[in-house]
Amino acid sequence: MKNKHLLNFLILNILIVFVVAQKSGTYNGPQYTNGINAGYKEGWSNSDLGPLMGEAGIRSQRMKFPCTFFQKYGYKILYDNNSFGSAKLAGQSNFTAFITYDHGNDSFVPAKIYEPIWDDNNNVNKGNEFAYCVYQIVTTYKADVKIYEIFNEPDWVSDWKVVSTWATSPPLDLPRFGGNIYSYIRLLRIAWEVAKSVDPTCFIAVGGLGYPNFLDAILRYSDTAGNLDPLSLGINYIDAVSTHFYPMYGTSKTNSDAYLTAYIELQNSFKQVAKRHSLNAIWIVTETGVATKSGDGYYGSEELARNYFLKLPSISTTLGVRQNHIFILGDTNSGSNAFANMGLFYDYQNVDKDKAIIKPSSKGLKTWDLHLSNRTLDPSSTESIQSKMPSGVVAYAYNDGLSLCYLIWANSSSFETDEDTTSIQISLEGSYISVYNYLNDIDKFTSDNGKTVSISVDSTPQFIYIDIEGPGSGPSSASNITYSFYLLIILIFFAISL
Ligand SMILES: *[C@@H]1O[C@H](CO)[C@@H](O)[C@H](O)[C@H]1NC(C)=O
Ligand SMILES: *[C@@H]1O[C@H](CO)[C@@H](O)[C@H](O)[C@H]1NC(C)=O
Ligand SMILES: *[C@@H]1O[C@H](CO)[C@@H](O)[C@H](O)[C@H]1NC(C)=O
Ligand SMILES: *[C@@H]1O[C@H](CO)[C@@H](O)[C@H](O)[C@H]1NC(C)=O
Ligand SMILES: *[C@@H]1O[C@H](CO)[C@@H](O)[C@H](O)[C@H]1NC(C)=O
Ligand SMILES: CC(=O)N[C@H]1CO[C@H](CO)[C@@H](O)[C@@H]1O
Repeated sequence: MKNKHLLNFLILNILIVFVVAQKSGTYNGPQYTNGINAGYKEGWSNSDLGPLMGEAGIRSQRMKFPCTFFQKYGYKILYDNNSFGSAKLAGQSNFTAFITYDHGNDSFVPAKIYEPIWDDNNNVNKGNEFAYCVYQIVTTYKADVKIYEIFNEPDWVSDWKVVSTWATSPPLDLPRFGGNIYSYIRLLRIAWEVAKSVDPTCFIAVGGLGYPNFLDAILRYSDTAGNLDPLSLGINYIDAVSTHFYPMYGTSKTNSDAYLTAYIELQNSFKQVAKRHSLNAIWIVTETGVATKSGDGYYGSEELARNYFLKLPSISTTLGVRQNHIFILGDTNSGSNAFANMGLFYDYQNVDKDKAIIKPSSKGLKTWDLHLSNRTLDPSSTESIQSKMPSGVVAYAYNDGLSLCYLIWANSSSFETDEDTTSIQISLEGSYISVYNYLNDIDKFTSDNGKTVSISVDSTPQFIYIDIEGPGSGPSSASNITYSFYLLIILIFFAISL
């Protein structure tokens, strides 16, 4: 009898934790997801782009949600127009949307944001256009969108020297945002109050930031100058941090491992700010890109882009970054700067809908998806394999409950480029191994002594299986998890009825 009460109490506790945790701060998406910024090309609607994204192994998307666009075409337009349908058919979920006000002008802050958010009947005040727009958006898209970013790059400045002053003074001149820190926090507060009232499980993210000092300012100021009441500070109105990272600005080096070191450094600076203020948030990156050819004074190459995106998921996961949204789906032939060459596809503006050509480098993303999207990074197996690697080799282990897939490469950081990086011989314990390259071509190696197999690794990560063929060669882990789950439920009910 006593045991029964204890058990009921435990189950009640589990239920309470579950329900409370659903309100905020629980992200039920995959451990890691590659997403995309689709970009706009005349003659191509979003619904035409799903197949291209699928070809590149893309599993989520950062969509632009401008209020004036919805006001003009109706809030359901992205369903009506099959933007979501086409994306979901290609395997995407857990969408992130960035809400901005004016379709053609990211720097437009609507006038009536300081009007009350709620009316006397506790309904959203229609007179506060931004509040009403957020209400309509979340009501319409809550089944698919879980993270809402508020505006894009509010901390963009033309002269980065001003950023250091934000450590102690409020950011007042924000040219890309068109307002100041107070009006930005006002937008966060409106979005938080309204969005959470409709979908308590959604997240409100600061719009793709570049500067940790700006996050610090959001956390320590409120929507009104001089109001430092702890309950009014910006920290109360966000539970996701979204950042942008273009590695060419983060380091002057030109190899993929130096790019990732720079990624880690920026994330860690943001994390320090969060920690200082005890901010509890999930982390995403909504723009990151690498040009596949040099231009405008910046180095770029197919190998650099390919290897950066093959290594990025492992590095991100160890940092707790759940989504990286790649910039961008297609090149822009008419553009001359590095951003014009960051496409996963060559410019498809003037080609037929079924004739867009994927870049060789982007095929690595599809191969990553094939081998690793259904597995999770396994810290203890990673530590174990890494400890057996010679110096200069990086190894991660991914588990699906049945087998491991290893992602292994030679660290390129002390070489000029990924292509220059010296190969290293490694030895793995097993009777045979299957090695898949970024194009998913398989190479099999059998042990001479029945115990170990030696192979060579270079700066391009390979997908390696020991003593099994590769993906799909074991029983499905999904059915096993479902099976265990039902078994657990049966056991619990059995225990209760005792
Ligand atoms: C997020 O991903 C998880 C795991 O793949 C899935 O179960 C869930 O339905 C997704 N949620 C949304 C809103 O897409
Ligand atoms: C965008 O809106 C802001 C604020 O109303 C205005 O100052 C700016 O000129 C607009 N920019 C463009 C390109 O229309
Ligand atoms: C991942 O697992 C799901 C569910 O079992 C399956 O439908 C999908 O094909 C798998 N994806 C890959 C890339 O193997
Ligand atoms: C690559 O080597 C550099 C220099 O030793 C190191 O700082 C970096 O963490 C290494 N990268 C990885 C992914 O281990
Ligand atoms: C589940 O996994 C176990 C090993 O952990 C295996 O023996 C069993 O066959 C699997 N069951 C199913 C249904 O896949
Ligand atoms: C508002 C909008 O995106 N409308 C588009 C919906 O889809 C049709 C057909 O692709 C386009 O012509 C519209 O421009």
